[in-house]
Amino acid sequence: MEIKSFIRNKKAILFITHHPFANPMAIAQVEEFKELGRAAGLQCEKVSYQVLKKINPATLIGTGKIQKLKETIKETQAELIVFDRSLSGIQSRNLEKELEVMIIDRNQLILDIFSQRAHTYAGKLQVELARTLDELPRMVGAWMSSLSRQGGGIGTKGPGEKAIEIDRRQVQLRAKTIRQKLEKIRRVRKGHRALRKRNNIPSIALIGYTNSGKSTLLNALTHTSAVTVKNLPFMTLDPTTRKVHISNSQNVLCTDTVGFIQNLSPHLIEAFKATLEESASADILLHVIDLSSPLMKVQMDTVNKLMLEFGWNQKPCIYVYNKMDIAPKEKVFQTNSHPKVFVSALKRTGLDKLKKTIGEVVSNIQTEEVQLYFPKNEEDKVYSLDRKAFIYKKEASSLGILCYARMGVAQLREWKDFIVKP
Ligand SMILES: Nc1nc2c(ncn2[C@@H]2O[C@H](COP(=O)(O)OP(=O)(O)OP(=O)(O)O)[C@@H](O)[C@H]2O)c(=O)[nH]1
Ligand SMILES: [Mg+2]
Repeated sequence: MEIKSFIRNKKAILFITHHPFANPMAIAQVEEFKELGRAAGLQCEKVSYQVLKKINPATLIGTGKIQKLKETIKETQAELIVFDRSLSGIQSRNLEKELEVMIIDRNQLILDIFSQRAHTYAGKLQVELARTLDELPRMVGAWMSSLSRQGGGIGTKGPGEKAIEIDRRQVQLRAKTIRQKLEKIRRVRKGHRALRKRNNIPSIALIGYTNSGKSTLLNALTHTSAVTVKNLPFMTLDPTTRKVHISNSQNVLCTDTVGFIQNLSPHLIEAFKATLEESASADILLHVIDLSSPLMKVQMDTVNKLMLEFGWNQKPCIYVYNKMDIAPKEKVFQTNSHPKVFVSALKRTGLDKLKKTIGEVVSNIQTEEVQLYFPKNEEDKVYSLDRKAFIYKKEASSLGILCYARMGVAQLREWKDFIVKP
């Protein structure tokens, strides 16, 4: 299956709908958009700015700006304009007609990057589904605009409408077929994960904003260069899982996968369910954060919001503040998530502390059910046990107390003198 990029190597104008006011956040937002253009392989000829005071429903921007854009297109020979926000089907069609170049929005730009990065069968299917889902509402838009041009309205069927309806049905059918294929893949992957669980190796997923250094960290933890690293957003798409030794007695399976970005379209999220499930099934999450980015807070909030949306917020999570080597020192004081570790995946520093923290969290989740007996003279220890383990039943006798508890590896070691054979 071949997935084509529609925009690679095209001469493009990036259209930004706000001004890069002299504040580091706004500048960084613009930079992020330019980086997306770079990741898609665009030849960026010009960046055009306009603060949108009023939104024109038909074309998003006003007629004055359209005229100016016509001149810029002539000047730069641009073949494409990319808008930094969503465009409706009607808006992009009208703009295409007026400006006579290809018009895409931020979602389509991201989709195109994904199409260039998808190498596995599952990855390609997911991109295909995301594209198809993105196409559907645009077709409705096209239909509506064709109706209004023909002066038709509700109840009057103009010529061309039937054809669009057929197109639409075909697209819906395509989405259905891809979904069925993806469902098969998800079932197989589920089976693999169940097998791993039976082997009792804890699993960890690297999650985080795109370009935060997830793949670099996986390479550092495995002493390999298993995953390609580049200073570009969405370098990684398909998941890679590797075994990581965190101590002499403990291995974990670590999965690196696609990163997140602000305003990810729901279609993309829906299409990438199979990939996201790899992280969803992990026992522990490692939220990798770029400590050096001026957008660190926005990036963390974006990831935290998605975690909440996916229901991952209940999972044990370690916050890994990366790029320590280039982050301003005072940034360390702006971190308040726990448990947290500071690393440089590139320089491979802080990794021992990270492995130790992973080990601690693993021992907390590897719980076992045990019975502990406390003779009368040591009954006060039950209070301290209560704070460290989950006691789900107590039975008192005249000589002591029997506790039924669930505890992690570290606690099992600590309380071994009181554990009784069932
Ligand atoms: N200075 C510095 N750069 C780093 C560090 N970790 C990663 N990088 C750089 O950050 C860029 C992105 O790294 P990746 O590991 O590809 O990031 P990622 O999170 O996997 O990104 P995507 O797969 O694109 O979402 C690369 O240029 C890395 O060399 C670090 O600790 N310090
Ligand atoms: Mg990566």
